Amino acid sequence: ERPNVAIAGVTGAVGVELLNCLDKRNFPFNNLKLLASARSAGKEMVFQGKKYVVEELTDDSFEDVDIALFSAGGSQSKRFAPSAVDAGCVVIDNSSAFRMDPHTPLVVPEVNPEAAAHHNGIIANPNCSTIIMNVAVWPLYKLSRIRRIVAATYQAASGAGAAAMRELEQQAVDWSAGKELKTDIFGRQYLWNLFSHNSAIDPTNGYNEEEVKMIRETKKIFTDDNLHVTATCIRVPVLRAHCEAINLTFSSPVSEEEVRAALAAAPGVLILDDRQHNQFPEPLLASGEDDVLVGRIRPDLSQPHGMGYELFIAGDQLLKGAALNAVQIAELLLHPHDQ
Ligand code: 11C
Repeated sequence: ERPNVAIAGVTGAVGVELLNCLDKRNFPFNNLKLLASARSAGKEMVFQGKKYVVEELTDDSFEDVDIALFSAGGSQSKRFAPSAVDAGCVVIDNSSAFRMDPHTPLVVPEVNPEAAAHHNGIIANPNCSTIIMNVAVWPLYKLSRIRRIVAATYQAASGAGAAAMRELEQQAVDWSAGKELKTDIFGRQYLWNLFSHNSAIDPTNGYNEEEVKMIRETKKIFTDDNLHVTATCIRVPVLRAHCEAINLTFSSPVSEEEVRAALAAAPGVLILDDRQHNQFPEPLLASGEDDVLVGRIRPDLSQPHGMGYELFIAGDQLLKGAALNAVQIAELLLHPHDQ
């Protein structure tokens, strides 16, 4: 039987992409409920030719809802996900609220689809930088256990929401017109600039929250506490796809042919690695695409032969980094026996 589906936070950048993914993947549903904060309630949205009125997200929103896709921010998830679970609904939560809860599965369907079955009403969607990295690294981890990952991110405006995307666009318009730039979201010029990720920095160890998420979430998804991960997260003036430079250390040597063959066969990965024409992953090439683009594939010359590799990847932050991954998790719920 087709589930009744709700989207909480439907008017946000990810919310809109959740609708697009449900449509594109022809996700089967009976009823669809669009939920958002009181500010957006009453707004009309069209989905598959039908008009819907956005309703206010409340404790009573989840009567008769089977699957709720939450993308309304961590505080809204903490506030309303328990009511949804009490109403018998399975929540797929895009926020960081429950990701590290030991009783909540954290799922990248290309990596650990089996984990989705062990939920207590909530399944967490990982951080976008984590998802994109995990899709590219997991097929290599299966060749030989990876001991260490060093990542540097180049993160788009979309990760900070629709308002950040609008501010970047507006800065381009205002800069062209010779006007003063509005800097409400990040408090600085974003156009022609880049800066350390805007999440809070731990004053003791100097890591920001985004970096800590990439570290902790990857260990949980790979179920490997001995995996050493470190990251430097940077915001770049790109609209919607994140890039990452990734350095890997294997526990035993792997040939470049094996690395390439594993990536070529990996679900959700598209190799773009044309040295002759300098065609490698770029945010504009990844935008609107489901796959994570992987290129600059090469042995790390600083490590013993076959022990280390370098990659450069790009993935659409709003799709695989958020909405698409959440809808794929919902598909796992529909077909639990495929795992
Ligand atoms: C960014 N990844 O690009 C962040 C936003 O943990 O879901 C999403 C934060 C999260 O800024």
